[in-house]
Amino acid sequence: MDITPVSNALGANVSGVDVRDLNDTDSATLVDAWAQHGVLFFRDQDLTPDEHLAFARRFGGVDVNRFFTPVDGHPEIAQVLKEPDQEHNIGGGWHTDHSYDPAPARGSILYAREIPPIGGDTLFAGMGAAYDALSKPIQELLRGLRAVHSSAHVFGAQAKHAEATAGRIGNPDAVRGDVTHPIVVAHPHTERPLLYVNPAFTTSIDGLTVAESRALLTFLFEHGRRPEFQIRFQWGQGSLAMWDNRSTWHFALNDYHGHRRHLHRITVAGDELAGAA
Ligand SMILES: O=C(O)CCC(=O)C(=O)O
Ligand SMILES: [Fe+2]
Repeated sequence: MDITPVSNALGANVSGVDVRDLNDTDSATLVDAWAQHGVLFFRDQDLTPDEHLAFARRFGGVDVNRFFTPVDGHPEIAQVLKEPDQEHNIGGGWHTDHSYDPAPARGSILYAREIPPIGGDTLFAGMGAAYDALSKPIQELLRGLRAVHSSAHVFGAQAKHAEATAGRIGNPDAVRGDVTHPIVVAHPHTERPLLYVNPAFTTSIDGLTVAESRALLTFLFEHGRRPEFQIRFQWGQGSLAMWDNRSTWHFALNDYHGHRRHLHRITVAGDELAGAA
């Protein structure tokens, strides 16, 4: 198995491996590589839903998403689908999955079944590199703060795109109360400090005025998506990407209208997040 980094900020390609066929040493290597690189990419994997689940379970329990329509017969797998006649895609803005939960999902493992001939890439951004690039005074300020994360405006009954994603995203009654997390969390495996706010689900900063909160979040959202913290993954059928939801953001591009794009996602359960020291 070869693990080759794709940028200084995040990401690595993993080759020479069939993920159906891992021993415990391979699994341990992947656990470390996942924590270190934030997102791992595999190509040309041939997985049934059950094999996808077996791979995911090597990294923890499954955290079933409450809003995504599941794959038929596989309630633990979320369907990530855009049909040729649909306009809106899923995940078409910078976000990290499940930050609105008290114990956010550790990561997501997305497997490509059908990919448009061109387009439909996914962008990823590294929140360890984003944190490192902040000045010391701002790092210090952020380390003392917690931010509020919410799912209501994205998945609730009044959500802006509820109609456009009907049939794919639903269950608005599963929206729960807002939660807070430290703005700078320690990666549970590496202890690396990570900037843990995201444009989709982070709505305010605890204890600040509305104006202060808006200004600081606007800055952090701009900062987090600077090009040097980003990579871009071009999918093929059989590609598999596994990202760490604590240390990365992602953004599914919606530039393939008229074509079908179909993936299966399994979300791996995580723990409550502690602030960086
Ligand atoms: O379709 C993609 O590339 C990513 C969609 C997304 O945000 C997700 O599956 O969590
Ligand atoms: Fe996502």
